[in-house]
Amino acid sequence: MYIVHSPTHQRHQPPYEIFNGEQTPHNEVPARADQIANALTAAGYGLEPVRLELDLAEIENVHDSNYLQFLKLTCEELKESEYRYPSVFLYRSGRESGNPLAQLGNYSFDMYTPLLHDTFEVASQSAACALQVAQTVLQAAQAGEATAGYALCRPPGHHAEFNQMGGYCYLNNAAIVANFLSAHGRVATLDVDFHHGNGTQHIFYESDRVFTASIHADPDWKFPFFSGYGDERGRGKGRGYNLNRPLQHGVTDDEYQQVLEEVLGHISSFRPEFLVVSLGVDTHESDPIGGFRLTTAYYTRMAKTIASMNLPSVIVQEGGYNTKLLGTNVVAFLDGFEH
Ligand code: SP5
Ligand code: ZN
Repeated sequence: MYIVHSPTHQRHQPPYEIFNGEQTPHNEVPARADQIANALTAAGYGLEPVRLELDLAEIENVHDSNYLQFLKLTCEELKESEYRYPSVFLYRSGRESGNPLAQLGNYSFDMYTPLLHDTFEVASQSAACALQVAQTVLQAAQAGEATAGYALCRPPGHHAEFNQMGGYCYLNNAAIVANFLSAHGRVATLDVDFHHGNGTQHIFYESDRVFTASIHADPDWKFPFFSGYGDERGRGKGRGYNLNRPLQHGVTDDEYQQVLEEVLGHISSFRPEFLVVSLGVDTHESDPIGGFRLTTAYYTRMAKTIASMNLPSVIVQEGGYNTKLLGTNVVAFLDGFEH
């Protein structure tokens, strides 16, 4: 398994999230990626540091260039110890404003996802990890081999929209990879994070080149609330190329497995040539912000089931917030994918 990580992710350290007007401890902490990296090493996996530099011109199908420039310039302007949280959001007047406070609200959809001096650089490296894995998986595929690789992305990406950050996400790593691979063949994305992959869904909502599927907590119950319902199927050319399976709290291994098999059936009918997996282990029974009941052993079975598609696959790290068990769960998944 080819694994890429970015050793400099620690420089992005959100000080807190704002919930109901109050500062609460931030869940998306540097210890997450460190703990995964340590567990992978202990399990005998080799980790490559990222060497690719993200070329912004290459991701302008995925993200608005004004949004990218805004992120880059705002971070550059901040001092090392400074951070910015939005305070004002759009009221749908159809007007734009250049005021920095207005812009921050324009490009955000929650108060969980602040900008710090190093945020853009670290998010770019996170995306570069995913792209570097994708390049390797593509090369192997072109040589006739269906290999898999894993990108230890931090910050995560699947909530990031075309022109908005949110849900701890700034750049949509999975969407960037899917867009890159779609120049070479049909791509399916499978999002197994606890939360709906709203960004990935919307970025490809009108595309018939990328089939998007997400299994997640019912958005009536959990974040991101405004999408992820079963009746969202895609639009225009993309009609029929999006699939959501919202689930209720307390879902068990066997219940999840049934849904996973059903979703993989739909993905198979699309006849994809590449698979992008958004892997969140916040579906685990011990996750502090989740609500499913998946066990560590199940991640191995889940991965085996997905790997049975036998497709060149890029696995991208998304959420998972139990910093004691995250690594164990990711190792369980990758072990299952390899065998
Ligand atoms: C990538 C990913 O998994 N993003 C998840 C973003 C969800 N954030 C919502 C966290 C809300 C937790 N705080 C609520 C406190 C309730 N008392
Ligand atoms: Zn999540």
